[in-house]
Parts: sequence; structure tokens; C-alpha cells
Amino acid sequence: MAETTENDIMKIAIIGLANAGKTSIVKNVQKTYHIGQPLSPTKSVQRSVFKIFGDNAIIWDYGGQEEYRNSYLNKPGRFLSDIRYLFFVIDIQDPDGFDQSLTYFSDVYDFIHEHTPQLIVSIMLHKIDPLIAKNPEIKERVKSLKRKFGAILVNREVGYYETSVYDALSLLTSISIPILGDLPIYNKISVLFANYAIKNSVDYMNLTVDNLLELGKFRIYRKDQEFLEASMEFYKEFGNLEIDSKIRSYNFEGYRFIIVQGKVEGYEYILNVAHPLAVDMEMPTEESLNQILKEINKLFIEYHPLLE
Ligand SMILES: Nc1nc2c(ncn2[C@@H]2O[C@H](COP(=O)(O)OP(=O)(O)OP(=O)(O)O)[C@@H](O)[C@H]2O)c(=O)[nH]1
Ligand SMILES: [Mg+2]
Repeated sequence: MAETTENDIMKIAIIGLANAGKTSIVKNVQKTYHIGQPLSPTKSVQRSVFKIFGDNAIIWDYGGQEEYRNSYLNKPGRFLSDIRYLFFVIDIQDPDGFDQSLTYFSDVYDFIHEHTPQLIVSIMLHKIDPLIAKNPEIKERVKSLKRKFGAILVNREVGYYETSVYDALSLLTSISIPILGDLPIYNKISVLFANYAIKNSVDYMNLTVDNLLELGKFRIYRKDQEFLEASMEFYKEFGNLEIDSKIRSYNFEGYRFIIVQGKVEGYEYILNVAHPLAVDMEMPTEESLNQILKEINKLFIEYHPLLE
């Protein structure tokens, strides 16, 4: 067996000023965090390893306090090399920190960009909580920040994501799209879900792999606030189940949540479905769920050589 070196490991960096929300994002995606739980400032870099399609990946969560920021910039070779995916997090609720944040981004980016041209950059405009998302002042900040980041990222593709820990589902999407969104299977599964959702009055569905990233999703943004609250409560309580390939469904705060776990070609996946419990709506039948599982399995078999 070939030896694994540092370079074989997919390195994902989460960088931003202190208090931007980086650790909250990482823990949320790993389902090890509940909102309101106190977090201490991260000391230097906190690494966590996981597997994605059988490969090792590692998340580096870079503590954002000044002394740590200086140490990364003073020893960039040690801290900032070999980054495949850069997620830069900025706190939209702290406009006084914008200039400092942009300067920090520019310093970090200059080094990484020069040493790792195949880098993929995502900017997370974070703490856009659902209750303030439509506020004109916030929208103005988003627009202006995109312009300013854009001016630094000359000739470089970049993804902007508006995120909040109060919308854990969009957090998952923002982390997954840069890493998996380019895979043909992501689109195929999303299209499959869109068709299924329309036929079965489904508001939300996604597929997660390796219990971490999302490999396709569908979401209706109507009645979003109620759905967000119900889903956050639900997945907090029921999100981590053992794999046993049973279809489980739960009625919870006006929604039916269905969780199905499966395994195909060695990959474990979880299918999540949520739809409103209204009297005039038909529930997705077990038969239709089994059908969609078959189609997911087919897509995995067709595409899994491309995943490797
Ligand atoms: N309103 C709101 N608060 C958030 C959000 N995400 C994180 N926070 C809060 O922001 C504070 C800082 O979060 P952390 O995740 O510790 O921030 P960090 O970027 O890891 O900070 P350092 O480790 O010091 O670099 C905590 O009180 C979180 O609860 C969000 O989306 N909305
Ligand atoms: Mg932290």
C-alpha cells in the first residue's frame, strides 16, 4: 500500500478574524454543536480529520486572535501551504471589523494564491441570521463586501455564501458545494430530488455522505422561518442515527421528517426528507421512497468511479 503523505490529504482551511464564527460553523457541520453552547476562542489551529469518499480530509480551523494571525503570516510555509479549499469567514454583524478582515484576507490570500494555484476560494458572509437577512442595511453590506473581496480576487473564481448557525441547512450547503458541487452526481441527485419534491409536496430533501457533506439537495424557501425552527430542533435530536437501512419517519412541529440510511458501493449515505403535515397533502409513500433510493443507488453505481 502506498504511504500517505501530507500532500495526499485534502486540506480545508477555515480562516477569519476572532469571533467571526468559524468554530461554530465547523462544529455545526459536524453536528457536535448546539446553538447557545459557549465556545472558547480557538488557540492556534484546531485540526479535525474526516473521510470523504474514502479519502482523508482535514479541516484546519484557524484561531483568529491577533497573536495567532501574526504567527500564520510570519510562518506561512508552516501554516498556509497546500490548502485546497479556503473558506474565509466574515461577521456581517460587525461592520467595524470589515477593513481589518479584508486586510487579513488579502495577506493570507496573497501567500496561498501564489503557492497553491489550484486553490478554491469561498467567502462566507456569516451571521446573516434569518431574522435580519432581508434588512436593507445587511443587503448593502453584502453588496459592498462582495465588491471589495472581488477587487482582491482578481482573475479568480470565488463563491459567496450567506450563512448563519440559525440556518444549519444552508451552512451544510455552503461547505459542500465548493467541495462536491462540481461532481456530476451532485447535479443528477439534485434534479432527481426536484422532480420527487414537486410530485410529493416535499419542502426539503438532501443526501449526506460520510455523515458530513451534502451530495445534492432540494429546498423550497416558502414558510422558511417555521421550517428552519422545526428542522433545527429535529436534526439536533434525531440527526445522528446508526446505519440500519430502515426508513424512519417522525411528525414534528408541523412537518414530517423522514430519514433513510443506506449503503452502496461502500459509501454510507443518509437521505433526509421533510414535508409539511397539512390535511390536504398526500404523504410520500414508502413505495415512492424505495423508488428514489433505487435511483440514488443507480447514480452511485454509475458515478462512483468518478468519485475516486
Ligand atoms: N448571531 C450569530 N452568532 C453566531 C453565529 N455563528 C457564531 N456565532 C457566535 O459568535 C461567537 C464566536 O463564535 P466562534 O465560532 O467561537 O468564533 P471563531 O471565529 O471560532 O473565533 P476564534 O476561535 O477566536 O477565531 C459565539 O458566541 C457564537 O455563538 C451566527 O451565525 N449568528
Ligand atoms: Mg474558533
